[in-house]
Amino acid sequence: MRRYGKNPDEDDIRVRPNPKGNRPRTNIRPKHADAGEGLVLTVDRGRLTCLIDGRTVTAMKARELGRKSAVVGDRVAVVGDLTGAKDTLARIVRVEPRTSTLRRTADDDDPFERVVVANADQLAIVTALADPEPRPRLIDRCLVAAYDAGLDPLLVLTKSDLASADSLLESYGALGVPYIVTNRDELADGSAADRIRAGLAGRMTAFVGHSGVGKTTLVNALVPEHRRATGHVNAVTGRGRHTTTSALALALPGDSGWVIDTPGVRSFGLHHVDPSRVIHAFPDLEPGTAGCPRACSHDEPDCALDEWVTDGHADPARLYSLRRLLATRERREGD
Ligand SMILES: Nc1nc2c(ncn2[C@@H]2O[C@H](COP(=O)(O)OP(=O)(O)OP(=O)(O)O)[C@@H](O)[C@H]2O)c(=O)[nH]1
Ligand SMILES: [Mg+2]
Ligand SMILES: [Zn+2]
Repeated sequence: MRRYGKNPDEDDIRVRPNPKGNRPRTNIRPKHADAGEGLVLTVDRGRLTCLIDGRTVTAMKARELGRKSAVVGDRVAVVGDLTGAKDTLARIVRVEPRTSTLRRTADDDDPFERVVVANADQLAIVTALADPEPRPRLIDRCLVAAYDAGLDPLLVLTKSDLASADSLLESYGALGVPYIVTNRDELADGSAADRIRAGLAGRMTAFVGHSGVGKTTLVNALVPEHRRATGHVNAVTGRGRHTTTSALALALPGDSGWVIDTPGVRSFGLHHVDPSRVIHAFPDLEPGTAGCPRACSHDEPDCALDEWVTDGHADPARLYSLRRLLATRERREGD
């Protein structure tokens, strides 16, 4: 019997016979040369669902991983029973280096970072135009997190059947973030999904936002064979009900990319963010920082960017947008 360490569910594990048969027993730790390559699709109380050669395999962390954890989007090496048969449990022996790590903290003073998703290359910031009310501070925070982690942001504004997108789009115009506006009718006739798909092709896109903004509704429209539960927004509080409780990666039809539905967040803490990394997302401003004092926050009187803009090297609206984003860490979310 293989040992899985001190797991409360140990008794539930039924190890199936090794399909490769009588491998000699050895005390030397195997090098896992025969490990399967998996993609973590979802995590539920220590059980990770991995996609391996088209099969979904349930696995848990091997003890040798120690405190290292695997999250949705991680590429992992998996050993054991990889058939995906019911009641089998494979082991994750390695988490491959990540191309990106999207983190958040519960709030800005909280040093405890949670990884939202690994290896995503695009962040769809989903905001309802009404019901729940849009909160630009959260959008700003998600933008900062995306820039910090090296993900391309995509603004998805839902429920335009309830309110206009004009003023929000105006305030984000200078940032040049690509955006998509959707509404109920376009969801019903499939045109919303078609337009969004074009922005997702070939990418791994994580959908984030407050509860009730319509993340799961969009993901369901994009991956029609998959139906996750969606929830009504409370008519009195205007808040969502936190219907989605775990992140889930889904392949778009025709191998045209991946979408990751995530649970609604109340806040997006930026404790981990290094403001000096955010400037990299502003290639038009970055050269202007050459004349800045050491460790310039780019939001202080001696910052060289004011002169850079006054001298006509970049659009003042861009500097204003950068500073608004940098200031979002200093402000409280509800402001
Ligand atoms: N009027 C209108 N309602 C929408 C639209 N998109 C989604 N909804 C509704 O908004 C509600 C919440 O949608 P969900 O998809 O569950 O929201 P979510 O962002 O996944 O919420 P959590 O899982 O709680 O984070 C549902 O009642 C949807 O039918 C839209 O474009 N217009
Ligand atoms: Mg949801
Ligand atoms: Zn500066």
